[in-house]
Amino acid sequence: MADYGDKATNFSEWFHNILEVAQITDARYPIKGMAVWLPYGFQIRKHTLNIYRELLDKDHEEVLFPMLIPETELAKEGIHVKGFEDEVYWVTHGGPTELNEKLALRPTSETSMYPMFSLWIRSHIDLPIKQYQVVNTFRYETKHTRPLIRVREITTFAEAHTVHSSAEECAEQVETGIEIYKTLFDEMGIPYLISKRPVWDKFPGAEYTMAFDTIMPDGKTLQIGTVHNLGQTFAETFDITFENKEGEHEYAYQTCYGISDRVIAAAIAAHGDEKGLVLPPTISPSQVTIIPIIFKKGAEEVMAKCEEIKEALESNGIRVDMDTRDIRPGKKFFDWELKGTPIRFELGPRDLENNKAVIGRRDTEEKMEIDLDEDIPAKIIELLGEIDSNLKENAWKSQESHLIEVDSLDDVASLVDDGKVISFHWCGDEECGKAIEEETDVDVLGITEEDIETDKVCPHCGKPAKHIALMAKTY
Ligand code: 5CA
Ligand code: ZN
Repeated sequence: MADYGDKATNFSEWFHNILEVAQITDARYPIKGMAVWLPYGFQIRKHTLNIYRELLDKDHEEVLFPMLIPETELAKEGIHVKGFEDEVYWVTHGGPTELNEKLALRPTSETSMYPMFSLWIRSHIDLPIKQYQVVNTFRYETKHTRPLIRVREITTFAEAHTVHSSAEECAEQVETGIEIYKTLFDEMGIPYLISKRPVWDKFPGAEYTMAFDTIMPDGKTLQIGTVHNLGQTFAETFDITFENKEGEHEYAYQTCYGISDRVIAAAIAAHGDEKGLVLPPTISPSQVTIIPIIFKKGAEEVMAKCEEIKEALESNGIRVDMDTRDIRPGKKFFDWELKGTPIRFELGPRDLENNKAVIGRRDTEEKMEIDLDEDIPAKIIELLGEIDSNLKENAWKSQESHLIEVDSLDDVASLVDDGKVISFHWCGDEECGKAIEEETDVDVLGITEEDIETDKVCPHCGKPAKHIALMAKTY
């Protein structure tokens, strides 16, 4: 059997191997932090984006802004630019000619979109605006790059930007953004923790940042999405004002929320195993792979039946692939296991004689017989549903197994080494949090429960605890 490495003890090795052998991306592109999406990976990405777009299209409009941002616009919002300046790629020349003004490759799109919002918004009747775009963004990351997880060209940056006429509506939109991401991650069976980032780790320019993290198989967390309340900061900088119902001019209120290629990495990490990918039906390029078992005798009949079943499944909205390659069935089984197809459907001449076929589940590795007179599409749809919930349940269980509550921070280092993510009662003070990070070399990830009633004290400084917070090693 192939050895891709152990997912839990050496996640990095496993992940790199799987991306390569399952043909998701090719990391050999000659620029660090930039990889090629291969056809199979691209299809997974496409189905992921289909779910995303379906969710956003309900009440957002899709747009597409230019990739280049003039230096003057990027530099306008002081705190924001300070957060990104070390990561910006610059275009300085057009052919041999040095440009009058440097142009940034967008690291994110606030400073590209908001000058236009300023032109578009005049009155409260122009609001709210809810737009999104799926683009590539560029960040000259200095931390260790990893395919899909920390890239320098984020190829699947799906960002939403909203503008509102009141602080209340803006805060509500943050909750809506969180709900949208919950649904997206639920559909992909990705478990998550939601927390409010500590002030020193919020998005540059935001009032506060709500983040989704998933616990990777090794116990390190990965931020897979963020929802930011931008308040009026950017509106003041980019002069986004509207005339309210009373006829006064006011600065608008804004949110933005984004996800990236990391979402796909998280799905691969959550469900994959030692045999390769295990894809949730929602994003799997094919949901059923039909494998005709062909011998000389009866080949035509087997193929005809397989075609008939394929058509029946497809007309029920199921994505089907048929592997007609002239290779041993064993090799086909191996390949589709690696590619993570949820259901394998085998049919050979002897099966056909007995009027049955064999169905194999990728998640549980169960094999079962099905009568060809049964309602096959109905049976498959039912199975896909079971696979979906089974994958999700196992992924959540696995995440739970990493979580531990503590009353003292003495053992943080060894717990984290054991793959734990720590939950503790915290005072919430910036100084205390930074000291904790400094002393333990573990990050205060965020606050999961804010302003709770408790008699507990902060295990670090002894002051009354106000929140429940998480600590983790992060990707
Ligand atoms: N403008 C806001 C909302 S779109 C923004 O840029 N937020 S962000 O900086 O938090 O990025 C959004 C999400 O992109 C993050 O939550 C994270 O999941 C993902 N992300 C950030 N940097 C990278 C990177 N270098 N590689 C892959 N994904 C990344
Ligand atoms: Zn404290």
